[in-house]
Amino acid sequence: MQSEMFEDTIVAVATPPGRGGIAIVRLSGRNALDIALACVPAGSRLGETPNRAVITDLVNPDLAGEILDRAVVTWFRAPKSYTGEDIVEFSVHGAPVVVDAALGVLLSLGARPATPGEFTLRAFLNGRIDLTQAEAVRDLVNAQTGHQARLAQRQLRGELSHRLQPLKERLLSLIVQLESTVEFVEDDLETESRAALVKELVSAAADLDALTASYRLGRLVADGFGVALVGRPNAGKSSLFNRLVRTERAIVTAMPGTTRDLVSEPVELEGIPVRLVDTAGLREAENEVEQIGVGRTRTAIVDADVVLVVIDGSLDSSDTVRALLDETRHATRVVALNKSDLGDPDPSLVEAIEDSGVSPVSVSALSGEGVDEVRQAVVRAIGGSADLAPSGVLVTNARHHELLTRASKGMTAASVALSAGYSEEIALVGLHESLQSLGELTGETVIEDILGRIFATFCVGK
Ligand SMILES: Nc1nc2c(ncn2[C@@H]2O[C@H](COP(=O)(O)OP(=O)(O)OP(=O)(O)O)[C@@H](O)[C@H]2O)c(=O)[nH]1
Ligand SMILES: [Mg+2]
Repeated sequence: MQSEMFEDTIVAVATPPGRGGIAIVRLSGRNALDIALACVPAGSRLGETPNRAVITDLVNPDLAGEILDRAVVTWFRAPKSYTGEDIVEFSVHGAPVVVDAALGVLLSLGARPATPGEFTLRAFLNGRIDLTQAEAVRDLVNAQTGHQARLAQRQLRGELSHRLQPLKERLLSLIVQLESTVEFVEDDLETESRAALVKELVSAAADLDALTASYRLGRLVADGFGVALVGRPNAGKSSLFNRLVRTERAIVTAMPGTTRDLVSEPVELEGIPVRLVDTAGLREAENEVEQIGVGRTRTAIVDADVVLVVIDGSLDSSDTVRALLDETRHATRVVALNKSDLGDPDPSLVEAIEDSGVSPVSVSALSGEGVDEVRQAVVRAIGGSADLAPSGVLVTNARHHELLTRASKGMTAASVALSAGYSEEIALVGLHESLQSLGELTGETVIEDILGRIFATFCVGK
């Protein structure tokens, strides 16, 4: 599909603001090449061959051809470009004044500043990519961990849409079958064919549900989760925290009650972004500062997705441990039995922990032994594994989750209607709802309003 849709040519700086070796200014639209040609000297090779970088001066046509910069300029000819339109990319020297001057010239020649995500919006509207791929572009640009980037790249290659394609076709053929019964057959569907349809719908809905269920993990990969280290003073929470964040972020001393306030640090555990929170040790506070600190620890326990209970295996009594485990009983927990370098803990301690249904991970924050095991236990506790969806599709986006759920509900409603002996028309309502939802997911059927909301979350220049 070649775009005749957009009258205007858009321009934006695609690289981040500030100073850099190179900055890229992008033009896209039907006049992109003409505008670009107006700011390079006659005789430049720009416009001869698409997809080829040309080194050329960039001039200001208004100021008697004042040279702005020497740039590498590439023209991508429609429709084989990112947006499906003519694109010209200028790689200029990354000085803000140079970038501003180049942008100013392109604007004066008739380009308009692009809105956030507008290049990708055009790519979508021109049929170059579907909506899930457009969203993947945004997620990739926003990725903070390697794992998020890899998932976004997989979605960008169309993994989710490919996964849904056979389902959509099945659904469509079921709709056709039912519609033709409604149109052409005097009698209702025969019982056997009804049963066959129901069976097929149930299996399709189950397929969708499996995909929907992956969102629990997908959301964690996308949004991250919170882990609070909690324990008695001096148990070694801050020492373990520092090990996990791989820097001496929190203060460690031999004095109980060292940590007073919450100390928070982002880390990546097995590809999942995690906010790790160190807390003040839980005990009867000795003064007002400590009392406030202990209050914050209690809040952190409630806020955390996982509580990492740190126990001093050389010192804590089984009563202390039981009290601690009781205090954190509502949380998803991992129990670290710290200071393993000081010898084996008392068996009554291990027993007290196991009584609460958790097996402790032995660790020494001092030597580093067992720290990897603690990391793995935390990832396991949130339902992840070292191997997060290596091949299966992971739903990471709330919009996708919502639409998949709706699609599955539509199918289920249809199969219930069919097996209860209702008319085909009633079953068709559910099936159309289901198809509509899957279409919205990839953007085949989409409402302007939704597009506006999705693309508003992009950066300018993408
Ligand atoms: N032998 C040994 N000592 C440790 C270990 N982990 C921590 N320590 C020591 O225990 C003391 C307390 O460590 P911190 O990490 O400050 O303990 P904390 O739980 O943060 O203590 P508060 O902030 O007071 O609640 C320090 O002297 C640490 O060096 C360990 O694995 N083995
Ligand atoms: Mg501490």
